[in-house]
Amino acid sequence: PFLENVIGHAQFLKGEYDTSFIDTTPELFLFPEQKDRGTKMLNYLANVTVNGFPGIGKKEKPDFDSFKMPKVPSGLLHTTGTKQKLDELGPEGLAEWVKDQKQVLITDTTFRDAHQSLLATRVRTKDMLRVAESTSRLLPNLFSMELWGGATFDVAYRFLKEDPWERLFKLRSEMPNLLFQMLIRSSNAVGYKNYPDNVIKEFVQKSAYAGIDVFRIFDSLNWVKGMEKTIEAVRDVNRVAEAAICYTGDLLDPTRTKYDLNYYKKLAVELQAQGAHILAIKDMAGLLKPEAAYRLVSELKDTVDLPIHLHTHDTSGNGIFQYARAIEAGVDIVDTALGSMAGLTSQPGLNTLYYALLGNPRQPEVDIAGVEQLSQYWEGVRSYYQDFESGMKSPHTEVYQHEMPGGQYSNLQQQAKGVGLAERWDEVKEMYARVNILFGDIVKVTPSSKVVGDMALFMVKNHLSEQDVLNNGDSLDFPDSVIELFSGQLGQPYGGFPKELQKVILKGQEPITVRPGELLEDVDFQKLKAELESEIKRPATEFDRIAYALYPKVFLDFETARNTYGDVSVLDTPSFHYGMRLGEEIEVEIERGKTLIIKLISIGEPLPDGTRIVYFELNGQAREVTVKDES
Ligand code: 3PY
Ligand code: ZN
Repeated sequence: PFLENVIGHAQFLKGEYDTSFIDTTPELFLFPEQKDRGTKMLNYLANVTVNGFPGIGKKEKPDFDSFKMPKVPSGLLHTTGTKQKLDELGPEGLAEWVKDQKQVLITDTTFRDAHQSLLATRVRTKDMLRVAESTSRLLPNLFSMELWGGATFDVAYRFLKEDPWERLFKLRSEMPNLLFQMLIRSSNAVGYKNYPDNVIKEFVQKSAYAGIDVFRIFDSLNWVKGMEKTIEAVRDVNRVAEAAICYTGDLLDPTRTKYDLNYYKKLAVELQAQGAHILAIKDMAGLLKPEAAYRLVSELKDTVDLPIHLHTHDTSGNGIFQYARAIEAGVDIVDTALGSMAGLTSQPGLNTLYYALLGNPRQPEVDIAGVEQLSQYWEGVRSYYQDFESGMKSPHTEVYQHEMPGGQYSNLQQQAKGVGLAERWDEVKEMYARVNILFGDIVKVTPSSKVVGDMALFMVKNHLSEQDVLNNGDSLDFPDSVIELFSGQLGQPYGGFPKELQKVILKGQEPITVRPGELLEDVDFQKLKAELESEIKRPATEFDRIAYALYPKVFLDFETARNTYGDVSVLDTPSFHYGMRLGEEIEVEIERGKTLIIKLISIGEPLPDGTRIVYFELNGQAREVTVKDES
């Protein structure tokens, strides 16, 4: 099957391959394990039906309405888009082209930040892939699709049991005309800690190869030194380095002067000097109030010669007004999500922005009928993920107090639930704000935001005040992430760490002040590959290898799940989350043209050894599966 995969591969047929083809083409290793696939799928369905899904628990499968597919007018072919512009002009030329546009350009975040922020990052490849081609045809004028990076990478392996690289390859082939954008946390890549420099370089190279064009690069403490290597790695592969300034605090508040206009202007100048092609303002919590947006964008436009790309979260409900003011001030690109995946902790809606700018010379050129259809599709699909909704029902201006990033809100809520603090969520949010002040008022975005969240959970759970922490720190077992932050492992915060607290947390350990990457030894990828292969007992691709370098345990657990259950990404989302109802029949297309027809007949009573027998029909044949009942 391997050879069949190679000689049947589109790139091979076109002659577009070199010596790295096998190593860099993970789909070559996707062998049809014919005999096993049905049994493995039954095992998965039996297990999730009997034991429920992590984070949802055991729950009868709801009766979902089916989603509406958008209708793409026949004859509407893929036009060339920004992807071809980049090929033609290169990153610098593309940046000039952006600045020359009169309309405000749009990045669609539906496939990444929108669901990271509304649905704990749980949207599965299947639900994106189904609508990918329609999206690229109906929205050919987008600047980019943000569809990778941030939390999507580890969540794919960890919870969805699917391979994020496969997602990227598949989406790329469906959407050839649009720039693909990802979010990268500089030296923390798509993780929560600093990695060695050669891991970052390798990760950027592989991401570019797999389809990423625009890298939004940020450091969780706005520490430019921490961003240098990533910017360089992106420039080296001739992709777009979009360096981000993370916005925090309140420019308009005269009592809070730590992060003022000069702070941001200085950062912008430094990022331009580092080689940024585009400057992003990353308002990850949605704290940038409309007048502040106007001032910030105006001043940055006068300060640097780069296009400006604004990202916000609509938590307060002020998102569209923020964008309108930023657009007046000349912002070049803004991030929106499709209407049904927009608002609240997500991005403002494209549909809404379109109408807000009716009659404005900068109104984006989008086919609003197409946008509405795509929104309808997502409205249907979103209901599949109802158990991951945060429960937020209306705009929360309290975000101006707690300053929690939109992408963290539903995730921290899940974390709180996991440690038994679901009922005390309001306290957690309040403590989050207090921890920020305790930490010296820092930038809060992954991973620094996770540290603040971990500390808030720790303090609420243990009924600790700031004074308790300072007075009794010796006897407290601080979360690892807190110790890492204060020892300098995530870089240096603006203005330094509060010294007294740092001493308490580090208990005599010396903090570092250099770039953590300078102290980390490069990974020996040959050795790592050998180690990985001895674990997984199959050839590892370069994509497996880098995933293993970033997340060793998560990757191995994923591999185990794949071996046990096969490729569950082919299942429809309701069945993936809830299993099956008695008597229900589902169809699972395991590869093009090959469908399993599965019917759940009955579930046996628990046996003395704690197992149950689950009775299915698979393509008309009676089949039994034994599962352990975990209840
Ligand atoms: C991430 O790093 O995942 C973020 O979305 C930060 O805002
Ligand atoms: Zn965001």
